[in-house]
Amino acid sequence: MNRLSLATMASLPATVARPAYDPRSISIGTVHLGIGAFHRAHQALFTDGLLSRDPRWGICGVSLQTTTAREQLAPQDGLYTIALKSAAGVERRVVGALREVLFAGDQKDAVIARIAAPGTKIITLTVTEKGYCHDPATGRLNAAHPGIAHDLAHSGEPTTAPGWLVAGLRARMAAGAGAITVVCCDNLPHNGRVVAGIVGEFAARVEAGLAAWIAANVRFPGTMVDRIVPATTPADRAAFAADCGMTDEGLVVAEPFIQWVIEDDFAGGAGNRPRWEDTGAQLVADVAPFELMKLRMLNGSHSAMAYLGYLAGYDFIYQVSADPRFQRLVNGLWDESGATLPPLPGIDIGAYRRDLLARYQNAALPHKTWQIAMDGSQKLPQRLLHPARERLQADASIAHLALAVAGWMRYVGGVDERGAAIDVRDPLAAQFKAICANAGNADPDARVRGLLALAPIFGDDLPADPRFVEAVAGWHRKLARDGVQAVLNTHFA
Ligand code: CS2
Repeated sequence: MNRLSLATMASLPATVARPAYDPRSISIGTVHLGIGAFHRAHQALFTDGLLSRDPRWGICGVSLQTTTAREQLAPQDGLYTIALKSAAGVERRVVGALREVLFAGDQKDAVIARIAAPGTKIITLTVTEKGYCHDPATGRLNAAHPGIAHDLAHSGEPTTAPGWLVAGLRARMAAGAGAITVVCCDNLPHNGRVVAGIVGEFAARVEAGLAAWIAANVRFPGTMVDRIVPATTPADRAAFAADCGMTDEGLVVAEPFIQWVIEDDFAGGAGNRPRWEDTGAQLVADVAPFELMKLRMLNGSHSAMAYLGYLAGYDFIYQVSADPRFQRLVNGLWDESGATLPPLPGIDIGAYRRDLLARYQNAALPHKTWQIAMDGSQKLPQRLLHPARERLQADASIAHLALAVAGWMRYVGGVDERGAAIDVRDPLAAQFKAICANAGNADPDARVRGLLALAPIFGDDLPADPRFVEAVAGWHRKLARDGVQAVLNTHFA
């Protein structure tokens, strides 16, 4: 069977949409770090839609950690298909925006040269929360992170996203290639500001003049990104081959919904960026209300459903969100978190909540609870803990937020309720294991105390607030003693 490429694309079924431009005529104006499924299903599409009018913005996609994306995409001339799945069926479209695919591990000079090229005006990133090597509780660079320690000691041999950004910007300064904009597309709170802080701190440790150049020449607009993009499965690839008569190793699957809100703060102004507003992005003066809403409502409920749903025996979010007990729980969580949000310009929060529930229930797009459960140490602060803090300041109830945190504590113990091992993926997984082993099972509060002492997650305020500690410990006792099904039946039936 053929594989998707420039040479084979013409023989796809007519139902598959193709680029409205010749990919060979596109130049590179964007460097993207982290070309996983999310970028391919989100930012790359916003760019793809405008290339026929403005061919300056082709993307050089860079993987920092593995050669997988290059193996998937380079033999396909950077082409891949996105399949949008819902009860209405599947809609497929080939994306041509990815014009070059590099693996930083063995193409270092090419990556640096791209960032330093005068034609490059934008660097976008999706490296996941942990990729920024920061302290999740404070948002500051974690200089003790082994990758950061390495990159600071060998600034010419970067391995981390902050290391690559700083090395690339340093080369750009030396080349006199001019101002540039760094667009973080990860689910961090105040992501533009946080990444500006991380890069600034790193750069200052490398070269004082560099930090000043960055401050004067690099903009870091904040963004809110939203689209549910589960990991592509072998079954997804097989369905593509069966329907389309060729293979696509770069295939991504996603829901139809898509949203991108971007702070209108670009180096050189609107002429120096893709007109993403023409393909559906919202360019706004202040992204914070959108970002807080999305992190606390969508991602917060996602994490709650992931931990408690996994423990309840559910593999997928569409199953969890069809359970009326979980719907009550999520609604309670939304009441708590929703009350912490600033005024939302033009947004009907009731409709937003209904739409979220419908998106979760998309059974055509199974999204694993286990996938969302990953990296909780990096996710809990912005999704559950910041809203809990604000609720406590207002002396308001945190019952549902605390239940989600207690669910996370059961999950990171690494053993499910039937005694089977859980594959806990988290940069702090080894610490969780040691804390839970040390705490034992005789006294459930011992685990709570041990985990709450992790300052990068909980800071030093929450563990010192008896209201927070008791709310979490109370649920944790019940979950440990009775199990999640009993807790759901008692409190949410
Ligand atoms: C999810 C997100 O994996 C997770 O943690 O909560 O990837 C979520 O699907 C996206 O942020 C939706 O935009």
